[in-house]
Amino acid sequence: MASRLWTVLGVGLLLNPGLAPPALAHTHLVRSEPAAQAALAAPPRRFALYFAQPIEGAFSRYLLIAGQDSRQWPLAADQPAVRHPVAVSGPLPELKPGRYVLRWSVVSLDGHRQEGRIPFTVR
Ligand SMILES: [Cu+2]
Repeated sequence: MASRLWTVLGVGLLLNPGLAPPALAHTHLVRSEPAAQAALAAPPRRFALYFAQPIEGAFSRYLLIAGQDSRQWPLAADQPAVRHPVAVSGPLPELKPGRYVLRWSVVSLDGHRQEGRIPFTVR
């Protein structure tokens, strides 16, 4: 009887993913600092990424790429206060005027890797 109940619940979850716990949903980027396409009058000192769902901080990677010479800086996010943060932030290197792309790659709690790029300009 109990096993039949679990089967019914399991099928229900398969047919209606909306019933799955929110913590297992696949994340996406909600906003960032700098914002995508921002043209900044002063070089930003830090970056921050805000996600819709918690991420696996340990498997997440951030890379800054300069537009002029493709120089790359792997970025280290600050140690998050919780194991599965919804936001990460960290210091940026000293940036001269120019174009940059911040590439991010994070893993949702459902195991799916999400990636994106945030182009911005320092004037
Ligand atoms: Cu997913």
